[in-house]
Amino acid sequence: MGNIQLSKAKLNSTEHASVDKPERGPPRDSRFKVLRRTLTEAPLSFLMEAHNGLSAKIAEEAGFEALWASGLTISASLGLRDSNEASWTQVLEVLEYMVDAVSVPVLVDGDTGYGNFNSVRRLVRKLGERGVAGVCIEDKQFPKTNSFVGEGQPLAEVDEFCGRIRAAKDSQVDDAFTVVARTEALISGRGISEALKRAEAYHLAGADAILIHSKKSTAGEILEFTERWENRAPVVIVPTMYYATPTETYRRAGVSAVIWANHLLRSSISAMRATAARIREDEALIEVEGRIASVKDIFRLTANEELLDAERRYLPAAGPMRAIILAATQGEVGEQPKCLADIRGRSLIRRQMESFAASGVHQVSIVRGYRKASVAPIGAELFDNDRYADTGEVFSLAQAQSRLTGEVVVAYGDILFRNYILAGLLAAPGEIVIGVDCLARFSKGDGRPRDLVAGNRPLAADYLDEPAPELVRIAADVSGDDLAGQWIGLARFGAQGAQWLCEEIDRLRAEGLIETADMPLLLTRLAARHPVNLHVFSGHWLDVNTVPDLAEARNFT
Ligand code: SPV
Ligand code: MG
Repeated sequence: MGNIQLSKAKLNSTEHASVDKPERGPPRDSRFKVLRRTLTEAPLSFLMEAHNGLSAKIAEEAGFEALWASGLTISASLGLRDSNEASWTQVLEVLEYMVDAVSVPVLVDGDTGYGNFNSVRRLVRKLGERGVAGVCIEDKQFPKTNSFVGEGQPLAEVDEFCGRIRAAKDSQVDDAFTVVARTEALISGRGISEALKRAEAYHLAGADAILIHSKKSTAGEILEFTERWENRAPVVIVPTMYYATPTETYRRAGVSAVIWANHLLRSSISAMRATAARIREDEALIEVEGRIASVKDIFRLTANEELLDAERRYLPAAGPMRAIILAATQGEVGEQPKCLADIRGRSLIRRQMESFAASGVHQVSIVRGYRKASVAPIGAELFDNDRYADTGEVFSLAQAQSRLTGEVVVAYGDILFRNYILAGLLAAPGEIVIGVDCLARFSKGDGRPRDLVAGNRPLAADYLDEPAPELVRIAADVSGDDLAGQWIGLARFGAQGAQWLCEEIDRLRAEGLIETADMPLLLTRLAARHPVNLHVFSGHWLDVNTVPDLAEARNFT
């Protein structure tokens, strides 16, 4: 694309604050660089209109690499005309919501720059400071009129407008900030030659790209412009009126970027009108529910889950955390239930309850089964799995399903662990977190099947600093890079996680699997639907299933 490739050299800018979540993944380019590339390099790219944080998010989720903060639609969404009725600082406020809501770059429609070179200077500085990656200014006079209103709109003098462009470039706070110069020569009926003359002057003044606008219903004058322009600088177009032109035509014409300038606002107007009319008519909601976005969808779009996570990290524990201990099986440690095995004067289950109490978990529910009458530690709420001999762990857990609300830890009844493991599990981020011993990667075990954990990426060697992988599955046959460690039989669920847990138990029940399912299966199925985080540590726990285990446990304490 001729000169367009040359403009890549301009991208050697200082790195601006990355938009990435800093803790994850390799560093990506700043929004400034991404927008510059989007607007100035092949292949043809597309900017979607957005007018607030929510529409910005929706456009980003649809896959658009950059957004057009339209003057028309931001004004209209505020109930105002596209005539600079909203002040530029009011527009700036809207832009801030948009930038905060997404990680793709925003090109703002800066109209005329809200005045002369001096207002442009301040505008561009403030845009950059708030993370808006570029501005488009048009060669009209303040206050502007929308391009599709009236005929023969007066244009700015070329020299004066070039001063606005130079002022913009001199004021950018990031080298990769993009200034698009828009000529309204065709809109005002001045013809192609005037458009070319202006585009050339704006290019020489330092504009990074030229936006050529047309209100014709076909792309004829745009294509004549691009042909005669010969890609002296990247070209951006807004095919609102010549919407029927195939996009391939723009590719062939060497256009750099297409702006779909107002289509999210227009579609929302149609949808809102239909819903308002229906509800008004019916005086009821039954006809619209199911056809409109769910309230849950609103929560997702506004990242409510992140807030729940943050609340858990920053607020004092709301409501008591509960532990559910699965202690229904007999094990091989003698005639008594294995949870009652004596470890230096205190039963295994009593030691577990002490560990929970040390981490502030005082509400303990125990699901008992084998010789249940003997399992009745003071201070615990008791549930029974009377079918312990022919059912699995999930069936036991399901007996205490009424307690799977709010924050809850599910624990196997036959494990001993150092208190810091539980404390770490309780503090780890995520709605579902499982305790994983990474030492299992280096040991072959003792031949007994183990609950081995496969992560979604290899566990980094310096796993203390790296975010841990997420769970893919728990099974006995995990090996190689997938193997993150061994699940020790401890899992924490946040309020949302506990709800997901209940939903999965219900699904197992509906599928007729509730009696046979074990915890690894349950967690693996959960991981297919929701993030299940690994809390990784090394050693300092053991499970007690056999007499030799018992001896080891006595040494452990
Ligand atoms: C806008 O979206 O505000 C534009 C494009 O400037 S247009 O409405 O076509 O002028
Ligand atoms: Mg506009």
